[in-house]
Amino acid sequence: MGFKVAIIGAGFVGASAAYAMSINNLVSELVLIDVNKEKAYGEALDISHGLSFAGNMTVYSGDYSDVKDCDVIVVTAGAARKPGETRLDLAKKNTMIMKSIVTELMKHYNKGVIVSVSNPVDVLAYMTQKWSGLPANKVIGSGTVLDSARLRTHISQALDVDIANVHGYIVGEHGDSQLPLWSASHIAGVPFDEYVKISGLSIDKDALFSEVKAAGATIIKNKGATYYGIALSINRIVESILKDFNTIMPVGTVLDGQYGIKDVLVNVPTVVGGNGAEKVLELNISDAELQLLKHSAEQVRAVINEVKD
Ligand code: 6V0
Repeated sequence: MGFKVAIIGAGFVGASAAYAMSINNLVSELVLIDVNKEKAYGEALDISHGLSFAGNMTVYSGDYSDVKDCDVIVVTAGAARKPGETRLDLAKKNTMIMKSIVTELMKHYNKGVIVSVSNPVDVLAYMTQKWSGLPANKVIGSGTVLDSARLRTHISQALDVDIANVHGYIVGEHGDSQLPLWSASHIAGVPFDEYVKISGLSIDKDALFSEVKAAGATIIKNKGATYYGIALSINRIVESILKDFNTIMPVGTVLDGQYGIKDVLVNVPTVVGGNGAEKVLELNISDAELQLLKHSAEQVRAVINEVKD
């Protein structure tokens, strides 16, 4: 018996994640659900036409009843920001959309981990956990997995070293108040600063982080939307859950006192496995990083307080 995954929202991100999962032959059954049924049908049909090259699996478009028996449910549905609309306007609009989606999906939910991706992801993943009534570990926000992947790419290029040797985290909000955890970043086990020193290179860490933080906006400015990076991030999160890998990734779950943060969702290195967020790691980060992390959590909480109810 293989795995069954549902993706709610067959737009750029949902369809790209489905494509990534098909290429990786990750699941035996993949269902796309979208309010735009034609779009979901077209994407599923298109992806299914590659299966002779990717391997056997069933890809189809369906409705909320197909959420039953899913091992993972990925939510990528939502509206994009319109000209003149503020981030808060969008947060309110997507909160309404998400509430209707979670209400529908919970009518059929019987097992599985919910992976929330739609923005503002930290706020919507928090609300999803509350609305669903599921335990905190069963609702994960994709959070700063994408930001950390971007950081690894940029470090690898700056140091001209195999990306597989590069470990680095961006934590906090998937948004403006995020921060890099330089204290936990290393190259093949060598602390980042030490590696830079022995390599004889000079790296402006602030400039590197600024470039990473602006990467989403840079991509949107150039091509209108971001979806390949997030698609592979989703693929990796889903794989870690399905195969019970216990991969350490900076996903978001509602915290319960870790780092002195409670009842808000913020992204920190977390063991991701069969039960979703298996364990939130409390790393020994610097005082400055801890203060920034707490500040970031308060930024998320402020938006939650604005949009809830
Ligand atoms: P898109 O291409 O507009 O796709 C959104 C899809 O959602 C469309 O197909 C809609 O029809 C569908 N949809 C809207 N309302 C509903 C509903 N009520 N039920 C079911 N489906 C619905 O957007 P795109 O795919 O580019 O982005 C999707 C979301 O992902 C947005 O909120 C983005 O901001 C967010 N991203 C999050 C990232 C992250 O790192 N967390 C990264 C990139 C994008």
